Amino acid sequence: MKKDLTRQQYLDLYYYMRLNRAVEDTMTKLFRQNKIVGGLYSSLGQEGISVGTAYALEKKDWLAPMIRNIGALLVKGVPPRDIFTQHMAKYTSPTLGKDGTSHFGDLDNLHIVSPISMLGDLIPVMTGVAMAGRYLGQKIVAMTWIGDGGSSTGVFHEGLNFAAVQRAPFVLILENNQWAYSTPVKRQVPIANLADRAKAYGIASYVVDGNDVVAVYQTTKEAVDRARAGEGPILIEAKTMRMRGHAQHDPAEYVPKEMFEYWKQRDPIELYEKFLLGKKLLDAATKKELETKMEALLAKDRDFAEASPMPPPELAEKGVYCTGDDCHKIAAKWERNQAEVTPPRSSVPAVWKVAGFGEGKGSGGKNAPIHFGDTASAEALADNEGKLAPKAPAKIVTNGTAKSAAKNSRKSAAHLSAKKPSKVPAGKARR
Ligand SMILES: Cc1ncc(C[n+]2csc(CCOP(=O)(O)OP(=O)(O)O)c2C)c(N)n1
Ligand SMILES: [Mg+2]
Repeated sequence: MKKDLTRQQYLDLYYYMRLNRAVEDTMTKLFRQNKIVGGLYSSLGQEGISVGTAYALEKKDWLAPMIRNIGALLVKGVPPRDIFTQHMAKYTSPTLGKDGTSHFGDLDNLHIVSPISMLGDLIPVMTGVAMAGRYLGQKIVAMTWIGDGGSSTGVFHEGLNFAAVQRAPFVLILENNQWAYSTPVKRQVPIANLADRAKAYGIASYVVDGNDVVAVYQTTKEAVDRARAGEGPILIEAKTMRMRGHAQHDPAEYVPKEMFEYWKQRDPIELYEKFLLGKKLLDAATKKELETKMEALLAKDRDFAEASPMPPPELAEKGVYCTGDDCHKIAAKWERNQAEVTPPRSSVPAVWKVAGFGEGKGSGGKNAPIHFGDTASAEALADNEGKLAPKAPAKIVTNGTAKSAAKNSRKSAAHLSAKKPSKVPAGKARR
């Protein structure tokens, strides 16, 4: 039984959807003024998904957005100012102008993992976040989003399978917006519901109307509660439509006009507004109040972003390599002895010899690096560690002839590193 929302919750969903659209409208204008650095993606018509799903999370939960999830960032508490400065590559942005779009995170406060451009890679990453939360006894849920196109990557399947066997408290939102660049979903997947992919991993799934924000919220809330209770990962397919091209550069002329017309009638904000007015949850005065608040916030944050400086050129070489004080602070907190969780070193030194390899003039000396096939160094290493002396490999191929290990073991490893090349029959190439 889906729980009803309070009036405040209904109004929150409305506010964030409106804010999501208004932030993106503002950025479209900035893009046309050539003030956006890099690409600009639109979530027009998909606001109900970003907002409804993120709203189902608790403050302590974690999310990782993809390109059409600005709404989720706003719900999580990212101010429009960070989104504007980030897209304009300003020095005041979360990445100090080093990166664009939504490529920033906040691990300390808001629990946002930065996006990864390689579609699907966030699935195993967020599975890891979910598992880490469980190890630490935090009862958190991790969430990320994927598109219909992204759901055909190998890592989607590997990641979801991994999440399933680990029973990770992880919720994956699959935004089926009918297109991946210019490829319609029917051309890349021969199934009607992408949620059916969950069956392959033995996990629960839902299909929801992505343009109905209340349905999205209620479905996600149920999924988040189930994942938190230990039922394992859950896949939600939200059906919707990408109402613009892939990004600003793409006029989407390959999309049939009737398709746009059909979905225009199903605009999630217009539908929701009608619903709220009909239920008397929203009236003209409340709407005006909310719009005034939103416009003031956007104007202030946009002005701040426009007035902000670009990063100083010297910054380009800072934070690239870890050089001491400016290193990142992430360090493993070993709950178990480090040696216990580190794989043992091999007791078999590499003694395979490739003639002439690793015998360069610079390869001698106590501190010389150990090369592949460098028998003397390998022996020294083994001795130093009190381990085994190098053994003859099981099989050696010389001039195309396989010799048995027994035969070779009579000859020492030194034979393998003989300085003089053995005789090569005329006309035969030496291997
Ligand atoms: C592994 C991988 N392959 C290709 C790309 C290039 N790429 C970026 S977005 C995109 C289309 C994604 O379509 P979909 O997953 O349906 O998401 P949508 O753009 O519709 O939101 C592609 C092919 C990528 N980023 N990562
Ligand atoms: Mg798509």
